[in-house]
Amino acid sequence: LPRTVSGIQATSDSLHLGNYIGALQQFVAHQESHDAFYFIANMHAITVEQDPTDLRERTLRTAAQFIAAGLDPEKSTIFVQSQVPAHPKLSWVLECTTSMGEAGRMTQFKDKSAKQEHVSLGLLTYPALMAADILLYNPQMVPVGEDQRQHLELTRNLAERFNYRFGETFVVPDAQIMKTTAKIYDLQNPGAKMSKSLPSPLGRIDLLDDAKSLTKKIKSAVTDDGKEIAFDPEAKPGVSNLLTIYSSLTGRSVDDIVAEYEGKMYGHLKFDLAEIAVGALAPVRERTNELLQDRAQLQRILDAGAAKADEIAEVTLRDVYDKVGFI
Ligand code: AQP
Repeated sequence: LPRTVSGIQATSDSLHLGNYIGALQQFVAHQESHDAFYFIANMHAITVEQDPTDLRERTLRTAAQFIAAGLDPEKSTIFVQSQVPAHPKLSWVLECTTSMGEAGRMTQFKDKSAKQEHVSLGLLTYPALMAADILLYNPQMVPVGEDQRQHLELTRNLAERFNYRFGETFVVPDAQIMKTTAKIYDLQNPGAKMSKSLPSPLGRIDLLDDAKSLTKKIKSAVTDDGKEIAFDPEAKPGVSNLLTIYSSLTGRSVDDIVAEYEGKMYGHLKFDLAEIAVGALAPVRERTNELLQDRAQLQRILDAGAAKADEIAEVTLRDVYDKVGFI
């Protein structure tokens, strides 16, 4: 089977709908056709300050949400980044393969460092660790949202640079960025991506939101001028975002949905979408809560995942260490 790898940071109690549609739903789809490795990025999380108790809790909660959303530990290797030491070990070598200029040009670094008073060195070297997360497993394909495109491009460049300098070592992976769902927008500000660090929690749908707050957020979503329900991300970003969400939660095409709502009002669309979201996300929330009742079992799944990931990652790491001349 071709291999795939991806991760999500453990930076909040609940993943948001952007993570779910842009990443997690893809993870679930690819576990059928790929040798799949999915990790909880707790090392990336500390590039900005984290409370240790929260980080521990969020790591388990993220794992629970992976499984509740449909990842099957029998099919996918699910693990925690810090439990596989090859990640930071390869990261060091890749940091030494990356130029300061390249790292400094990353949009995520520029955005996040502008928001922080204390800018950690880790925030700058974040993409080298991400390249290590990926290249250790020699995947053909990496499913991510649009915001990770630039980091994936850097990963490819680093793999090519290393291969050129030291001989064929890494598979150069392709980013799998879905055209329609790779960027879910903030419901209150459809010009910005839905994100964990938003000023308005009304703009972000959390996977673990209850029915009442889901409904409230969808009903108060910002829509656009005019009345027509049409998919036009330039002219109608708010309605188009709702249509994208509708389409991914139902598996129906946007065209089909637009045809159904011809002549109807924005309110109809929101009313139905709220019901759909409640129906789709309630089972994920319930299953997450169930899984969190047995933390020892979750930890066992993660330990087994780490052991399996470690085996593969160590082989790549040994090869790299040998090639750079570490004795
Ligand atoms: N809005 C989004 N639409 C589609 N995909 C998204 N992803 C994130 N936001 C959207 C994808 O989810 C995966 C994991 O992302 P991450 O762990 O890097 O964290 P994040 O959710 O991207 O972090 P936030 O929400 O953006 O938090 P802050 O505000 O702290 O930066 C990735 O594949 C990502 O593309």
